Amino acid sequence: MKNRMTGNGYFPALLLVALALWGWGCTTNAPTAGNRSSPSTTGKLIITSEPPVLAVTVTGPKYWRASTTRMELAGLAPGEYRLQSAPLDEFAPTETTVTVRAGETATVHLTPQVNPAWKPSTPPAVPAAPATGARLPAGFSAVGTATDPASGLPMRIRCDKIAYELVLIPAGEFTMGSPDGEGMDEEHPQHRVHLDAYYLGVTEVSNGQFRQFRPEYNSCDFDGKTLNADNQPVVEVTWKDAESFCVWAGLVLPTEAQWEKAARGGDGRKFPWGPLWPPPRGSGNYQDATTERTLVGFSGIPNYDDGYAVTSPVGTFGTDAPYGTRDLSGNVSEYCADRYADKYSGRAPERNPTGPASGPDRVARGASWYSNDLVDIRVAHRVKVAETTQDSGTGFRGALVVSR
Ligand SMILES: [Ca+2]
Ligand SMILES: [Ca+2]
Repeated sequence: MKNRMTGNGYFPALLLVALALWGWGCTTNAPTAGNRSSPSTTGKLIITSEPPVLAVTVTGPKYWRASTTRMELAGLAPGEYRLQSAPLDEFAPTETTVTVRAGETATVHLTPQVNPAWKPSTPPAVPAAPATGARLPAGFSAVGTATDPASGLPMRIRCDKIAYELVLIPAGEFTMGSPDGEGMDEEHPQHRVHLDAYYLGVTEVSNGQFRQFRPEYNSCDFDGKTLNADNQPVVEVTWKDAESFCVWAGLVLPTEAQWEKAARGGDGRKFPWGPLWPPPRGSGNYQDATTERTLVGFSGIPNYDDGYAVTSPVGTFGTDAPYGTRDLSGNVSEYCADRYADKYSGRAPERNPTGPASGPDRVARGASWYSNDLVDIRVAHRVKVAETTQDSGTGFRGALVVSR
């Protein structure tokens, strides 16, 4: 059994509480019961909301915690704490401070604050444009006119054979893996990685695209819910199927490092959307309230409903990803090119790592519509898969490296 490290029991000097969706109401302090004979040197903070808070995360070294309706933090050093909400959907960002006193309980009650300027986000319409003359392989063309200043490569391209868009991830370093004391054993050691510029598929490969390769392919269904519509991601494929498709299309599978950089960005985010848990509304397709209502024996993430019991059409979720990809986390887990190793090498900085040279298993990254556990949904999470494994929650996306 792998060890899940949450590091409970440690609080930073400045507690930053990111509270999505809600504004602030009253703040009160009251004596903390039970300390009359021996005055406490610490205080308590209780955060409540009406309607219920949907996403609360406390961030800090070796400590994080999720709550849905009420958060109670005990053992706080006396002082002033800053509470900050994140801008999300129709709710405006806001922040407030609260003073915690020794032997007292401070209470912050939250009330919703709707941002009147908010409008639902819609995927940007990307006009087709002729190739810019950059040295793309045959069969690929530029989409739009934006280019990467460093490489001169177009920011978006299309694999014409399957009408599949890819986005450029510019060259640079990022931090890969989990810090000490957090995450699973195989996510360590955390290390710096340099990647040359590369292209990554904006979406997972769909059934319709895969059937251009194998016309009779069927992703089947799950308990009567279809997984086989043209716009759903292809599933029940093996790692070898995915590799064969990529070779046929002129693509490659991304390396683990390429997948993680695209999901994590330069800010080291824990989840693809940032630090919040449960996922803010519309973050991705996971095992949710719809799955729980639709399929027997499933238990969705509390207070999360993405509207899809099984796979959703590719590109539906993940509009806040750092480089413009969709569904990197969620919908289906994705095969990567690397062979699986129990640990990262720890060499730093690594340049364009491709994993171990030998080994029987491969790696899949990202959670799926089947996932309801925050450990699995973190971007650092890794999964070992045999090359012959097939399941209803695993597919893939393509990548492309253009040498200059
Ligand atoms: Ca779902
Ligand atoms: Ca995915």
